[in-house]
Amino acid sequence: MLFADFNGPTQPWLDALTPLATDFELRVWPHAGDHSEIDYVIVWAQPDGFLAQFPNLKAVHCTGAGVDRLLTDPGLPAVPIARMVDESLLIGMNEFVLAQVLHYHRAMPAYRTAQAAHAWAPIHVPLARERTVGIMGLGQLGLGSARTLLNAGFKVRGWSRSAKAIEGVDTFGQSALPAFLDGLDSLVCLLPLTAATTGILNASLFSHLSGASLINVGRGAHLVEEDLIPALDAGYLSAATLDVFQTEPLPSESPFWDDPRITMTPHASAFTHPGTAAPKIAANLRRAFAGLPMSDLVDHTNGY
Ligand code: NDP
Ligand code: OXD
Repeated sequence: MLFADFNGPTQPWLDALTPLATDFELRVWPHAGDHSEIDYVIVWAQPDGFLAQFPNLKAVHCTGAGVDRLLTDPGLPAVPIARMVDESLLIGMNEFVLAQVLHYHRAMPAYRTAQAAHAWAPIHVPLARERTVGIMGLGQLGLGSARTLLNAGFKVRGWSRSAKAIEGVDTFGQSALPAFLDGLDSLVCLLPLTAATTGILNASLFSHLSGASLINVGRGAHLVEEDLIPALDAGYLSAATLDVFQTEPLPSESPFWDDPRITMTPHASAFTHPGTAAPKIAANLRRAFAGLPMSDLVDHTNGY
């Protein structure tokens, strides 16, 4: 079994995985040894072609939830891929989305501006139950955020590929995107990056909004970056929180760095914690050793 995380740090993963390596030998990239002996790889942020160098690969486990980088690798071997479904990612994302929605709901950007002007200017905001938050993607993380926002009192809408019935959430199917967007106060993107969702946050979509805040925690390529500032200028959007970018790290010449309407975090909204994730990965790979289908398998046709 080879562990290869190209985004580090590796040591917390080794601390968590080593005690679990009772029925497999754990090797750590770049010390892979004989490549023909590698049958399973645990991986994140690998360069294209990385997996193609292991001729006897049987399965791959990704340590992240999003597998877009794996699926677009032109040399990807035809083996099962499991993705990360883990409480640490879920809790982190729930916290981050709630924090950002509350930040805009409670008018914190306006208070920051008032403070800079030494102005004492109370703002009477509506109650959370008078605000509507829309979540694009109702999978593991979108559903978690929906429930967290419902608990905080917000009205919640969700948009997904397949129809869903979720208590307390107004759900919309793919063809109902304009109805889903109409009247939103905040729009959260928690979609996977696929051919169908690339560039989905674009000028046409923004034109259905009137002053909503955008929170993109999916992938940078969901957003047509050149459409963001015009949508803010036009008032379709009031503000944006961006955790993910087309190019990461974000190049220093990006206008996003200096735009006070944009809050940025460096792909840090939710992390996989090795302490909770390593036992899940080991148990899932043991299913593969036993000839059973792994859980949380990626559907290559759907692309997530
Ligand atoms: P899931 O696969 O569990 O959920 C994906 C959701 O998106 C599903 O509800 C799915 O619909 C919906 N969906 C997919 N394609 C479409 C489409 N074309 N139109 C409408 N809805 C669609 O993924 P997770 O919730 O686990 O993760 C979502 C994404 O979050 C990841 O792929 C990753 O990109 C991102 N992420 C970002 C992190 C960060 O640090 N910024 C951390 C972790 C994840 P259906 O239910 O019908 O299948
Ligand atoms: C993920 C991520 O997909 O951290 O897990 O982006």
